[in-house]
Amino acid sequence: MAIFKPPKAIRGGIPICFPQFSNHGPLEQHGFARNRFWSIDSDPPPFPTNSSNKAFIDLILKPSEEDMKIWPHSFEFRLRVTLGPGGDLMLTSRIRNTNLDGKPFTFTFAYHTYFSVSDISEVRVEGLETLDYLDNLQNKERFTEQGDAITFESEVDKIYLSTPTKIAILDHEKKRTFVIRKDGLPDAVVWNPWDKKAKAMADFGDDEYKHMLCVEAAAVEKPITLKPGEEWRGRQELSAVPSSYCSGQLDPQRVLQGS
Ligand code: TA6
Repeated sequence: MAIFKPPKAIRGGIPICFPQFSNHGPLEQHGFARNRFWSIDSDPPPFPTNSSNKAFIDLILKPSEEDMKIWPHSFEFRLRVTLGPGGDLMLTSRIRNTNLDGKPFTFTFAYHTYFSVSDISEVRVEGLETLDYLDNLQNKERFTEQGDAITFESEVDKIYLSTPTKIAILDHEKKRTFVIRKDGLPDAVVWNPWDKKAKAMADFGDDEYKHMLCVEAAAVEKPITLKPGEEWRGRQELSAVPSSYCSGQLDPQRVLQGS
């Protein structure tokens, strides 16, 4: 039930949270980047590319005068979106401080990725077990995850800290595993609004929480600071691989350790 009309962010896909994840200070929730029209970047600075990845587009976002009023920093945010030969989706963000006043700036970031799943009760997330997390549902208090893979039976809104570069989402019913590979993004946010919050959101169907899960490669706990002229990179790669976890044909650990 996403609303495709500015100024609200479109719910779904991969909203890009910049220059802040979350909602403190004068900035809107998750920053303004996800609410702006980007331009095609026809002349991006050189990029080390994998020659087999020919299908890509370069986008750029620069702040408007209005943006500068709420976040008084000049930046160039370049985003390369690449579709790999096997259907993998790569997103590479390059953010450069172009302030002329000599001032550094600090930001937090997330690829707020919405995954489609067949039944949230049958989904497991592998790669985050035993890690520390900040629980958004308990005033961002810090806890340590116990036990095995993460499963879902109620609302979840957690920021896992210092996570591995690979995380897997196993969709038992669909026999499909999403693998997230990330670089420059130490944290991982896991969110499902469950029934009550789903009902409260105008752009979200009452039952849609059963068929989605957000797992978000992010840099939240330790904000990133760039001096003028400095650039930061954050990369996320998504692939979907067939899995038959229950029959044991594909061990999720091997998905995580593999290629
Ligand atoms: O990433 C989780 C989260 O920050 C939740 O707290 C939840 O509010 C969600 O994002 C959606 O935020 P949005 O602004 O897109 O409604």
